[in-house]
Amino acid sequence: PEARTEVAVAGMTCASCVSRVERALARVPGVTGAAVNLATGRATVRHPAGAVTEADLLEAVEETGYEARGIG
Ligand code: 9UX
Repeated sequence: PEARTEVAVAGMTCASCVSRVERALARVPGVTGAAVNLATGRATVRHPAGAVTEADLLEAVEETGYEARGIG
């Protein structure tokens, strides 16, 4: 089944930041969609259950220069 993983992203201040993070997440193998909410600082990532690890997502975000952490 499809699953969603949310991660918190800090340091974004504009729509270009959002695009950078979304593109970085979308490039992670197994990810089928990524949407970032600038107001809440949350990224919602869609993927088949078990296809990605939270660590993969955090690493992808941090490579863009923004700070990421797991939620819950
Ligand atoms: Mo514009 Mo967002 O320089 O970092 S991309 S504020």
